[in-house]
Amino acid sequence: MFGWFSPGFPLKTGSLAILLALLAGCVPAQQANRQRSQQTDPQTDQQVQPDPPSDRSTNSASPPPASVAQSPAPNPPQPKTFAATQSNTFRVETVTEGLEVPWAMEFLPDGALLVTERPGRLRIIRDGQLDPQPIAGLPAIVESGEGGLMDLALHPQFAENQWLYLAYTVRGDAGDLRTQVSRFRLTAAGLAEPLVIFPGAPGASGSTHFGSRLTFGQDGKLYVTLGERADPSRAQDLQDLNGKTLRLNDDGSVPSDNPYANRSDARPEIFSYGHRNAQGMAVQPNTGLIFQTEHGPSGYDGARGGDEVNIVEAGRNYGWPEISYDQQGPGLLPPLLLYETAIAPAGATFYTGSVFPQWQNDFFFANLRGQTLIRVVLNGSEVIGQERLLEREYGRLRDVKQGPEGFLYVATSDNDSYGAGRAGGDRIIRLVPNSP
Ligand SMILES: [Ca+2]
Repeated sequence: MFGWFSPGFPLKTGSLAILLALLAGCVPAQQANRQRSQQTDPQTDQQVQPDPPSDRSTNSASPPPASVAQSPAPNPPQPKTFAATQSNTFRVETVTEGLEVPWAMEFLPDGALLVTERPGRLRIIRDGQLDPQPIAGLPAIVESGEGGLMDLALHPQFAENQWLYLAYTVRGDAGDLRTQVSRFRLTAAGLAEPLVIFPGAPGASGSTHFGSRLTFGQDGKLYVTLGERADPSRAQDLQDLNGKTLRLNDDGSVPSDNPYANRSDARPEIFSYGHRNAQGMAVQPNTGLIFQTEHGPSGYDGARGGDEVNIVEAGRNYGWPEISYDQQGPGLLPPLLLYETAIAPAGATFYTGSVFPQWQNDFFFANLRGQTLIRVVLNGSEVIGQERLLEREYGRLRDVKQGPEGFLYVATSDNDSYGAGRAGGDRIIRLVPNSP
C-alpha cells in the first residue's frame, strides 16, 4: 500500500511507522502529528511568517453531521506507479512577459486570453499581443502578502451574458483582510454592472492563506475556495467560512441543496471543510468531480510539506488541522495525492484538447515552490501515474490553462514575495507539440 508514493515522492520511514501505529489504533492523530513534527527538520527559506493566529484551539469545530460522522474510515491509499509515458514531445514558447504575479488565466470564446495580476490589474492578450492598458472597471483591491486580485471565472453561459467573476482581497469593517467575489459584465469599455455576490467572511489581519479559486461545476454552481487565514482551527469550525469550499448560485445566493443548508449550527454556503489553503481547482470533464490542490503545513503549523490533491465532495471533511500528510482519522478524508516534500501546488486544469492526444483527460497543476508542472493520469478518481514537466526550467509556476488551439498555457510567478524576482517580469509560456 505504500507504493502510493511514486518513486519521486518517497515516503519517509518515520511517517511509515506513525501510519502503522495509527492503523493499529495505538496513537491518536494529534499525538502522531506532534511526533512527526519532531522527527522532521523544518526547512528554512524566505517563507514569510503569518501574523499570530487569534485562536490556537483545535476543538472549536461543530460536530460533523450524522451522515459524515457515521461514514466509514476511508480506504487506505492504493498502490500507484509512474506513468510510463514520457512527454518530451513539446517545445516551449513565450507568449508574453513583463507581467507582475499573474495569478489566473481564462480564455474568452474569441480566443483572447484574460490574465489577472495580483497587484490588482486585469490584462488581456489578443493575437499574442499584451494590451498595454489594463481592463478598466475593477473594484478597489487590497494587495497585501498573498492577497490581492486572485482568480477569475467565466459564467458557463458567458457567450450569452458576458458575466465574469473575480475573487480579490478587501479590507473589512473591522480592519481585517477578507476575500470578496464579484460578478461583472465584460464590455468593450471594460467591466460593467458590478455586483458583489459574496461580500467576504470576517477574515484576519494577516496576509496569508486567502485561497482563492473560483470554478463553475457541471451543476452550474460557483465553487469558491477560502484559506483558513493561518488560523488552523477555523478550518474545522462550520460557523466560519474560512478554510472551506463554498458553493453558491451565480448571483451569490445559497443553493437549497447545499449540505448544510438546513442546519442552524453551520453556514449554509459550505460545501466542504477542513481545508488549509486550496489554490487550485478544476472539474474533471467526464465525471464532474471537483479536484483541488491544497498547501500543507509551512513549518510553523506542522512539518513543512504534506501538499495535497483532493477530490472535494459535499459535506466532507478534508482533515486540516486534525490530520495532515498520511494520517487518518474517523470521518476525515486523506488526500488523493500527497507530496511529502513541499511543492506549493497552485492552479489546475484538465486537458481536453486534441494536439496532445496522449494527455487527453489528464489533470495538470502548476507548482510554485516545486517549480514544475505535474501531470496526473487518471481513470476516473483512480490515479494511474504522474509525471513532472518543466521542472526548474521556468521558475515558480502559478496557473495552467488549455488554449483554444489545444496548447497548454502556464503562468510564472517569480516576482511574488516568495520568488527570487526576474528582470523581465513574469511570463506566460505555452507548451506546443513538436509534431502537429
Ligand atoms: Ca487534508
